[in-house]
Amino acid sequence: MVSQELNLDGLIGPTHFFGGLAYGNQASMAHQNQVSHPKSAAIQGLQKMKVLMDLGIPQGVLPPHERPYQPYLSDPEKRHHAFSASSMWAANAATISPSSDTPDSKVHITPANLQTCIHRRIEAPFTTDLLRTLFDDRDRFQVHESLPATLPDEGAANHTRLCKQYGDRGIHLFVYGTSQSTSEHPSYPARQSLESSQAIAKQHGLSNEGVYMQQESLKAIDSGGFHNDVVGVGNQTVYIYHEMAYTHPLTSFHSQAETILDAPLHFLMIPSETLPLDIAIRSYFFNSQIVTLSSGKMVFIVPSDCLDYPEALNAIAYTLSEIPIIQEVVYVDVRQSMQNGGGPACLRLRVVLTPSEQAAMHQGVLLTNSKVDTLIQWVETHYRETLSIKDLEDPHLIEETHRALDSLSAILGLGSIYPFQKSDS
Ligand code: SUG
Repeated sequence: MVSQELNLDGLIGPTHFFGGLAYGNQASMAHQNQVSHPKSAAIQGLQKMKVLMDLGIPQGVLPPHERPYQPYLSDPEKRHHAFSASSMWAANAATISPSSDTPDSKVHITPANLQTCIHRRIEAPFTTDLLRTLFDDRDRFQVHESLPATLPDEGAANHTRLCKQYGDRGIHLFVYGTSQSTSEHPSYPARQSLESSQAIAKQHGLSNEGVYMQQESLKAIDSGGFHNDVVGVGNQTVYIYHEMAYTHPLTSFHSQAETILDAPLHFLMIPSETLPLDIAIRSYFFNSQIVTLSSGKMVFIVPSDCLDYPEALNAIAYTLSEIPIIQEVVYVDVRQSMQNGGGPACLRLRVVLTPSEQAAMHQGVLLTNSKVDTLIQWVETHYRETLSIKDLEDPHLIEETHRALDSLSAILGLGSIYPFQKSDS
């Protein structure tokens, strides 16, 4: 058995709502105060996981964080933020380097500090504890502290690892939006800095030639590309990106990657003429997942929203014609998450593991068909059909959420992981 890429998806929590909390994220801003559908949101997420499992891709789940976040509840400015289910976007949970790329042959994990948004900066402590619980074998895994607040970091959403096979040595593309020496800043927040990405690469012990730093363009950020995974996507030898994504061409990364990986790579730039930047962001074409099947062929897992945009469909057709290793397109409906700016790629954290590493991690979060059925049943039992901003004032919502999370932690074999479970005991 060779190394595989495990996708850990954030399970969408019972308080999923549209708070308009993420400035610079077009979908979040556009859906502010609309009525959300937590039950369908969570089921859409689980069905997306099932699509990957049916393709033979290892799949796991990250439980939602406890909400409301108690320390914010008494502050009127932060009360809504306390309910955010934003931990669902697992691509922002951490940056991960597989053991084949690190000097001590351990998997290195840095939880993201998510400093930019008030509702997300509360995620890191629980994420850190959770990842330490899931990957608790110190001989195989090192879960670092997240970076200090002065180094804004949003995790794997701004990081792509290319490689021949998952277990081979890889090259790491880090994309940042700002740096200490930049004089021009986008109007919307740049959520990742060069210095943050450099600190992660250093903390993981990545070699200089195995790392490349690329700047996202101001235009891309100001058009709603708040993370790199909204304007670029890669897997193994493939990297697809928008013409306007970066300040500089990707040519030097391309040649450095070919040298390091000793393989021809398939880089594809999607021109604005085919897919204008604003439609790339509305359709979330780039927020797709590219996965490798056991046959070596790849599948493009695309948000079904792309079906609404002829330009996105043209970009998909162009991708298939230019990159023959991608042999199939599968559309997934994650519209509830999409309406908060989170597509298929945002919902998952990629973890490349050797078979023994996978066996050493906490098994309770790994999905089987029967566990997916159990989780769907769990959602059916505990989630509301709809949630409006007004409903956040309903005291029953807190009880319901705690009951749901209590039951979930048992289903996943995690014990008492939530603060409310610890204070009750
Ligand atoms: O941080 N949306 C998330 C979406 C994150 C998407 N992740 C990746 N691109 N990898 C964010 O902007 C909206 C919440 C609200 O408005 O209620 C939100 O936080």
